[in-house]
Amino acid sequence: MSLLLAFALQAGAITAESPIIRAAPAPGDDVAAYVRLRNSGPADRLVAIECACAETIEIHRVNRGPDGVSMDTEPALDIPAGGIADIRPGSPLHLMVKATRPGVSAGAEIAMTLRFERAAPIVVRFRTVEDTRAAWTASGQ
Ligand SMILES: [Cu+2]
Repeated sequence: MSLLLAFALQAGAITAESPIIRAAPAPGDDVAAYVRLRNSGPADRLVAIECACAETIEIHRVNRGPDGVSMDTEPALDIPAGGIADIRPGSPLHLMVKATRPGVSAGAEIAMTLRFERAAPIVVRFRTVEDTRAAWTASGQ
């Protein structure tokens, strides 16, 4: 039983591709960050993002409805077994980096800790850029 449980709780393997964050025009501003999460393990969920670079980071989904555009905070983001979660420029999803501290400027690398429901946390270094859409495309995604 304990052996089965150990296997059931074994951390999956999630890797991050093309992590980018928009340069903050000024400290205190909110900016978006993007990343593709690739999961070689069982179904998982991104549940938290931590960074010394900001007050807080939320998972946002943009909704375009009849009343206009709104942003909703998602408590978690599904990452399918053997699949990807694509938080990419131009998609409804972004990581909302709120109340940035000084240093989120072009060329800087920003370390964030991504926490998952099952997999072990990973530290991802986000590249700070002025134009996230161009940087994403240039990264070959
Ligand atoms: Cu947002």
